[in-house]
Amino acid sequence: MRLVLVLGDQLTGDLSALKAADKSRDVVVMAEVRDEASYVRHHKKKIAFTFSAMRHFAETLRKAGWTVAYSAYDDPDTGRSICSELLRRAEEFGAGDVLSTECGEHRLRAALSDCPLKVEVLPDTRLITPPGAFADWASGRKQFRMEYFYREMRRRTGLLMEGDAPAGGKWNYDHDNRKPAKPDLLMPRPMRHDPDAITEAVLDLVAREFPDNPGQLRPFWFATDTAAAKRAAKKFFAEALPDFGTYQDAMLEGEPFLYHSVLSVYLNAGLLDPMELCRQAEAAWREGHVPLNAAEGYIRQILGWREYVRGIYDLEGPDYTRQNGLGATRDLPGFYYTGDTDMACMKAAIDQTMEHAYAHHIQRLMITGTFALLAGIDPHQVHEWYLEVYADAYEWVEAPNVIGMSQFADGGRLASKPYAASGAYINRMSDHCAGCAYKVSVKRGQGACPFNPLYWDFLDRNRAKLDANPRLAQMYRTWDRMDAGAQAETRGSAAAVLARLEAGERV
Ligand code: FAD
Ligand code: DLZ
Repeated sequence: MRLVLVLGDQLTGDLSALKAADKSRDVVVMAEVRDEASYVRHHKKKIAFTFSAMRHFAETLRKAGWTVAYSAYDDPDTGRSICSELLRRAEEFGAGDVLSTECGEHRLRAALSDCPLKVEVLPDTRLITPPGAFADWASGRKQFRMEYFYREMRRRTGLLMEGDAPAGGKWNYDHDNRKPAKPDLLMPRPMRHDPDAITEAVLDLVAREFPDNPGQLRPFWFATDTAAAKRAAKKFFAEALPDFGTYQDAMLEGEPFLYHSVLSVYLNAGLLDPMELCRQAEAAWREGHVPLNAAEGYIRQILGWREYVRGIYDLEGPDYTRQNGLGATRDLPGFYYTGDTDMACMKAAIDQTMEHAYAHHIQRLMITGTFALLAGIDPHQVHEWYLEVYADAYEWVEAPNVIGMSQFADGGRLASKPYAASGAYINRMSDHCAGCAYKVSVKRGQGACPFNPLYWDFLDRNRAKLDANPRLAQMYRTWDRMDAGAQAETRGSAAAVLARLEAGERV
């Protein structure tokens, strides 16, 4: 008999390790362990979701006839790490070999390869990209661009293809996807699931064991099994997908979810299948329920971005999270945990993150991400914050988004230019500025939106590293045309914001 390892983000019935195992002899090992629950200070909801989904999956496997050795976090016999649990179960069941599916994070891959047991690692077939295909695509390229990878994935899968051509004649409908949204009482909402007895027990455990971790534990409404996650997906496809593309980049005060799916938490844990979601989006378009820009926009996020960042993570290796191409060293401000800031956009993004363990892409990229970029925050600290606070955060998907896309810390391997923006962008895409203590129209000095002077100061400060970038040429020309007095005031204004950050004063 063998042990079959199933991790907290491998909760999929046809996981390669389960498919290769023999239900009548082998024993599934699942373990809630200290090392996984504390490699960063995870949001309370993230731990609760993971443990509850693991417990539900163990029940599903038992009902399907598997023997499951499940170790609960508060069981005194439970070991510290996945490896110590495998060793304990190997002794208990007299097993020598372990079947596993390749885990997502370099950290755990290394720990398992050091584990003194014979661990067979099978590819993770839940990914749409076949093993080795990303490395083949990337080989010989100095810079990677998602768009070209995505086109190859469209051809490979046939999704939204008409023969050899993209459906509708264009690969990408992003141009149609930049509209600001308006408040709407009928705006769709993600499905809320009442906690059952398993989840209630986990919520009590998390409250007891992780009282000082960030985030609010209750109310807890995530789905914790595949059937419920599929219901949430069905609601998204019916109600929100039609407007997903159009309002993808919008932000609204008091609307944390807009037309986003809020499915990444389920997808990344293995409760939903990425290819199945893409097929459902394509079917919704072919059946006339949603416009092409919505279906294409949604499919691009999963077939393009999600697969692309996984490829980058695997290729770049374990030191990726230590990259710091712009040499940023400032500490992450404390208000990233408290929301204690006068910037309305930052407060909205941080408060909802602490409440729901969720923020949508533009909030992560253009609000909390852009602020950290402009303020020169150490990218490793930024990376750890994102890994902690989002329920969907696993290093393989989080790190390329943070280190590469958001903080431009990988020297531009992933993104063609830094996602730097002034308050004008936030004002165009949201209604936050109207109620903000700062004035977005004031460029520097008293009352200026901090994003304004920080934006120019960021470009100025990093000129030696950025001004050869053709996509920034226009911005450097604008800065150079500013008279010396305005430049000095801008620098002074940015320095005052940065000094307040460093002194821990309210910004
Ligand atoms: P939707 O807007 O409904 O998008 C549909 C799906 O596309 C998502 O469910 C997700 O699976 C996928 N997707 C969209 N954008 C990306 C992307 N850039 N990379 C990978 N997948 C994508 N996503 C995570 O899953 N985990 C993370 O830890 C994470 N950290 C991020 C950090 C930063 C700084 C940024 C800019 C983005 C990050 N993302 C992360 C990507 C994206 O923001 C989230 O996937 C998305 O907000 C999840 O919400 P949703 O399910 O409502 O997504
Ligand atoms: C996120 C997480 C947490 C909080 N706890 C556990 C755990 O106790 N046991 C487990 O198997 N997995 C957990 N996970 C998910 C893992 O961290 C994830 O499987 C690895 O990071 C590999 O991607």
